[in-house]
Amino acid sequence: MRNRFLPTLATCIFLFFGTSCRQDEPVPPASPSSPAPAMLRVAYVVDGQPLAFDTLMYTNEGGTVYSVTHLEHYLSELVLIGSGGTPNDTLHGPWYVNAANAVDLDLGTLRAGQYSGATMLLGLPPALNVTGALPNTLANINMAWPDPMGGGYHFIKFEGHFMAAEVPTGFAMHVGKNEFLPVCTMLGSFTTTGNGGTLKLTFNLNEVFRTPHIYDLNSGNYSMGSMALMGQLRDNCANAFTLEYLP
Ligand SMILES: [Cu+2]
Repeated sequence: MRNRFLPTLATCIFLFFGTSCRQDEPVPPASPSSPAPAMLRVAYVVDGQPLAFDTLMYTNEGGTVYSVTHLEHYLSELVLIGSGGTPNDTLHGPWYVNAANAVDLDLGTLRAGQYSGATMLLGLPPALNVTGALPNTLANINMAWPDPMGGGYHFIKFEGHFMAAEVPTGFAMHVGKNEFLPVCTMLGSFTTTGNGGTLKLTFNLNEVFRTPHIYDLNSGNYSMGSMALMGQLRDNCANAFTLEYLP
């Protein structure tokens, strides 16, 4: 009788403490089912060649040989255009990118869906294009648009040298002001998985000089302050990006 009772008691004690101990434990995180963050990557090319800085090796649509010494810009309001029942998904940003040290940017969770393309601002929405609207980081301070010219921020600074009558000459394609904000359209369908992945934007710098205006660096190597030149650059930048999703 003793021999049969003791193991039963021991089992009861074990179950009691075992159960109560288990109840005190925090619920372990369900790591396999937590979605990984998606990333945003910006790649820079000149008609398919990866961008290399400081070398007079590119030729634009106007036939001018040029180099790139400096390239920084903002991106914002990336709208993924839903298809097949998926609603649009807007990723607001803004994101500051310096092409010389572009890193992948964390987008957080990107939901699963089917998309037919995207639109994006190469710059900042009007609500943020106000002096002091962005945090006072060194990058943002360096992107400031002068208050006497309306304030806010440069949307893009694209600088380099070009051959003007066989003489290397500097150029600075600076664009700012709300009326010259490029709205970029990226066509092409893609499907996001809802778990990680990378939205890869590719910026083709030759498009800045190509369509709909063949931009001649010889007739305007410093765009800032020229409504006509900034208008051309705004229009040309509208189709300068392509987008793909890498699962
Ligand atoms: Cu400027």
